[in-house]
Amino acid sequence: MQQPRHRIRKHRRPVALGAATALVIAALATASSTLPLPSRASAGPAATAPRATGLGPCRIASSMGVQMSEGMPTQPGYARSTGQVHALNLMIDFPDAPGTEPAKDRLAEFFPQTTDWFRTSSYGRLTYIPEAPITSWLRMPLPFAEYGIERGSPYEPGYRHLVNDIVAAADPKVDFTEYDLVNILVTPNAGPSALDTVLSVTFSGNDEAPLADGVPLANTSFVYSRQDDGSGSYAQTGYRVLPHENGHVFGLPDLYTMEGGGSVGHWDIMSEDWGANNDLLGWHKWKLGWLDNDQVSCAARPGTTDHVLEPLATRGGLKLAFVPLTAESGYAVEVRTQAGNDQAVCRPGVLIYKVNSDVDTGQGPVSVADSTKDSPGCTRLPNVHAELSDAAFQPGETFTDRANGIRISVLEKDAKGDYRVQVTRP
Ligand SMILES: [Ca+2]
Ligand SMILES: [Ca+2]
Ligand SMILES: [Zn+2]
Repeated sequence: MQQPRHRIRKHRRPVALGAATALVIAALATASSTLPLPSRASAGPAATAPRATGLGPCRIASSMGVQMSEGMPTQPGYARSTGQVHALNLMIDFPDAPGTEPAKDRLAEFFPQTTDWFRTSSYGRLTYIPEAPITSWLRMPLPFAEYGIERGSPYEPGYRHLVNDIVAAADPKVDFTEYDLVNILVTPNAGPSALDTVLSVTFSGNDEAPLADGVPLANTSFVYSRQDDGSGSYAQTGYRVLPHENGHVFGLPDLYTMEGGGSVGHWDIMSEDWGANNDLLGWHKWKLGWLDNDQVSCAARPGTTDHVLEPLATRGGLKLAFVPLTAESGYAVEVRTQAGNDQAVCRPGVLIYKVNSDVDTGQGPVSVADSTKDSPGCTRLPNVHAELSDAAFQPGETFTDRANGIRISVLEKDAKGDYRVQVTRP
C-alpha cells in the first residue's frame, strides 16, 4: 500500500480563518509570553550565552506570526526536551469502539521503543519516562463519531469535548501536575485506518487547553489507528508516530508538506514517520538542547573556512556547521551514516539543507539539497522517499548557491570517518 501523502495535522491553537486571523496570532504571541504556570513550560533549551560562543548569527530567530518556527530559542510553552520528561499515557475507548485487546497491549505498541528512540537520538540527554497510572481502557461517555474528530480537526469544539471527558474519567486516579506531556492512545478500532486518513495529532504550546488539577493539558498528543503498511514491519516501526507527535510537544514543526516528503525525505522523523527508523536533523538536535554550542561551527564571516564534522549518530564531537544567510535562514551541514536511529541511510555523506525560521509548519521550513537530482534514489524500502535517499554529498562534490555566492565543498573523508567540509561565502 502506498503511504498517505496528504497528512494534515494541527498544532498549537488553531488559527481562525478569515479576518480574525491576525488578531488570533497577536493573542497567541501575548499568551505564550505570560504563561500562568511556568512549571509546565520551558524557556527553550540551548540558550547558553550565544554571543560568547560566536554562534549568534547562526541562531536564526523565531518569526512573529509563525506558529511553530525552526528558530532559536524555541518559543515558550512547549515541554522541556532535556533531562527527565514524564509522559502520562492514557488509553481510551468508546461505547461504539470498545478496546478489543488489553489496554496494556496498546501501550506496549509504543514502549519501550519510544523511550529508546529518544535516548539514542538525544545522546542520553532526554530521559523519557512513560507512566500509565491507569492500566485499563478509559471508556468515553459518547460514541466516537459524536465527538466529530476528523483529519485536521481543530481544537474546538470536538477536541475540547473529548479532552474534558478524558479529564473527568482520569482525574480521580491521576495527578496531572506530575507530567510534562500527555499521550492519548486511542483504541485502534476507533475511526478510519491510518492507511486512509492519519488522524494522529498534537496540540502543543497551547496554554488555553482544558485544565486538569489546575494545569492546562497544553502539550498533548493523540495517536489513532496503526501506521501499518502491511510490509510486516509494524512491530519494529509502528511506534514511530509517537516520537513524531512528541516532536511537536517539544516545539518541532512538520517538515512534510501538502506535496508529501519531497522537501526533507527520510532525513528527519518530522518529515517521514512511517517505515524504517530515522533520526532528527542536526539542526533539530541543537534546537532541542541535545547538541552543545561547541558542537556547532558557525560560518558567518566572509571568506573560506574548513569544518571537520563527525557523523551525527555518534556521541560527542563537532556535528553541525551552519552558514547563515539572513536573520531567518541559513544552510545546515552535517554527516549522516547508517547508525543510531538512522536505519535507512543508503548513501552516507554530507547532508546540506536550508532552514527557514519564517516558514511555518507544513509549509516547508526545511529543504534538503539533493546532490543527485532526478535520480531514482538508492533505497527501495517502503515509505522512504527515494529521490532524496541519495541526497548526501560525497568527497569531491560541491553545493553551490550562486544567488548568494555560497559554496559548500566536501574535501575529504578521513580514516576515522570524519568529513572535511569547506565553506566559501562573500
Ligand atoms: Ca487529579
Ligand atoms: Ca537524488
Ligand atoms: Zn506532525
